[in-house]
Amino acid sequence: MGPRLLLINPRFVESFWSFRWALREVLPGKRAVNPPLGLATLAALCPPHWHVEIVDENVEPVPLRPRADLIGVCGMGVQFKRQAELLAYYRKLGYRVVAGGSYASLCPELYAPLADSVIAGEAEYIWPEFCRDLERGEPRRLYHETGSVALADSPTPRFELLKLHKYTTATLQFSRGCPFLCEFCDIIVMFGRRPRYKTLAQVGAELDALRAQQVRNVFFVDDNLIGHKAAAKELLRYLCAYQREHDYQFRFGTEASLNMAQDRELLQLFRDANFTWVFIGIESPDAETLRGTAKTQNLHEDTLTAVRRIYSYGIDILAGFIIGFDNDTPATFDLQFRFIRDSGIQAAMVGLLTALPKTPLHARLRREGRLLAEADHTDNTRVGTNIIPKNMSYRDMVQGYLDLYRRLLSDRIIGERVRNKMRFLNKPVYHGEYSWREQTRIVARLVLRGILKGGPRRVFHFMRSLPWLAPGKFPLAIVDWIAAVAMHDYVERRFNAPATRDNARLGRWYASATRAVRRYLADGGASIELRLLSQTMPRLYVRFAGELDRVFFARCTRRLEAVLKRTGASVTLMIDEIERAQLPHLERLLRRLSRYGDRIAIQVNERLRDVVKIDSSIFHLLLDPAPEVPAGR
Ligand code: B12
Ligand code: SF4
Repeated sequence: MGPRLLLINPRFVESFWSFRWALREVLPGKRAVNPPLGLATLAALCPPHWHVEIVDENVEPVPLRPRADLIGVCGMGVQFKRQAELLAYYRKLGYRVVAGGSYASLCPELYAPLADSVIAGEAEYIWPEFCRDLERGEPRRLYHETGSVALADSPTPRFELLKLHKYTTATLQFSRGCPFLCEFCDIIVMFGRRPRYKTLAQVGAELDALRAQQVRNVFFVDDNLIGHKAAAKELLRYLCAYQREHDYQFRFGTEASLNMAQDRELLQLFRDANFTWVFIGIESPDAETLRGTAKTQNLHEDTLTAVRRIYSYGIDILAGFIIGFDNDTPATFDLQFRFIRDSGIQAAMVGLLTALPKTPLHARLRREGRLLAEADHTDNTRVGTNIIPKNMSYRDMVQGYLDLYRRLLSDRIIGERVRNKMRFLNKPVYHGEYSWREQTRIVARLVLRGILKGGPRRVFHFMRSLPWLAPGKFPLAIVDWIAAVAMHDYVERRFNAPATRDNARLGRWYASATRAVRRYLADGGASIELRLLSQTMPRLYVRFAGELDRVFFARCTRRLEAVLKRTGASVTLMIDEIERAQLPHLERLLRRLSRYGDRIAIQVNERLRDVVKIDSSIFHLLLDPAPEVPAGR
């Protein structure tokens, strides 16, 4: 038997893209939106006698002592910290580790100290080379794809290795590269400006493989599906024919540039092929700003007109927006707000301009001395970026950004957006994806857990926004409300933690918690510490170190639950010592706290790792034996 390869997609820190509320409260059974397609592709590039397993830490825990000869860990910039943790952990245990994925492709130099080998760039040619070298016992430290991969050489991803039922939407890739020149974009740095395509037969084979897994929702993760319009049209015609021929209805979505709006034939084909949504980088409604960042493909006509034409073909729009361009001033926030409201785009992903390494924007801002050297552009746990804006202060930019989201996610504006979209979205391609019974359950959960909880005002705007006279638009309006409530929930938890009020509460909590378990603290069975890493980042440390009992765990659970519910504080649980008899109590504590899992780090003493099982897809399982306790306040 050949070598055993374990491929891991590290856990993402929660972001708007996680749609946590929606997955948890409305769509039970689903754990994440998209699977790691890069890993399934890599698996297919391995020699046939290799045994490959894929673990996505976003839907399942990582194994702590896997049966593997080689471990590969992928990652985007936002996963870098966890990716580095995993690489270090496995390497320390003696496994050979290899790094790859988006961020390793952009910045391979960062991985040299972390992995035995680094695969930088598209893997179709260099991964088989690495496998050959490994089998010969001579793997290099770095494999860097500097040429161009023909996508005809990209194999059908091994979809069967992904637990596709845990995701809302499977993924598929037709092309790589984009012909445009947006200054901030790393896609053209990594994949080039000449779009490269798979053959239609390849796409057919991939659809067959997805059909075999009973997949219906498919996201074409192309950088820009219409980078070469003629090829895109050919693909869309093929998809229409494929669905007819197989009497199988896939629901598609993709990423495309705004200039799709000016090509009516293309729009009709998107509709005919059953594309229910498209993600568009709109970035800014301001023409001067778009010119400044070289996004000229968005300038062919008024953006609102373009958006509404796409709607008129029944296609929904998700969009990206950016704040912080040179031309942006404090007035820009209002401009963005009005555009997003009027366009009705509900999944409006607004980000602060970030200068990614190797991009033209990064080079220019460095020349101009406008990069914040100490800022970590991979950290999306806080609202911030690595650039100094030109026409407003950094503070105003961040504050304006937070206010913009708060305004967009007020109940009234959510409702207005639904109505503004429905007015222009004719005969939506999307008409639901669940059985009647399941749809009723989803609506009931949305209403009970999302709408009624928001109070009478939300109920009023929800009812007012529903397209009562056009029932065909109902499913889309419901999807919009689910997305909006999920984003609202994220903002409530992540943006609205008033530090001073929190800190006062935490002080009181700390006093009461230490009183409640003082006997155990005095015995040395446990310890509790409250540390303020900064005014806005309080963290509690609870150490289990000796003889504890049911009463202790019950008190501890109640108090931790209260603090996590009422404040933005994070918690680190350190399990140094625990008796077997106490394990059920610990498990109960973890179950109760699991809804706050992304704010809870858990460190388990190495001796106990086989006994105390922590689901790292729920909690941040600290892998390095050194405790994460900071040096001081
Ligand atoms: C689908 C997608 C998503 C999905 C999630 C995908 C997932 N589960 O992994 C969603 C929509 C949720 C998403 C979200 C985000 N994304 Co995204 N996403 C993509 C997209 C469009 C396609 C990725 C893909 O599947 N490609 C197809 C596969 C086949 O290619 P690949 O991943 O490049 O893999 C190849 C090689 O890298 C290599 N490889 C891959 N893995 C490994 C592992 C090992 C061990 C080895 C050896 C090799 C290897 O082999 C593959 C074959 O050649 C890319 C753009 C792109 N073109 O890659 C952006 C991209 C990866 N995303 C990006 C970003 C920034 C984000 C967000 C942070 C956006 C935001 N501002 O919030 C969020 C973060 C999510 C979060 N939860 O916090 C950036 C990453 C930048 C970087 N260099 O790190 C990209 C490159 C787009 C961009 N430039 O803006 N994203
Ligand atoms: S359209 Fe999108 S992928 Fe193409 S260069 Fe601009 S930002 Fe990059």
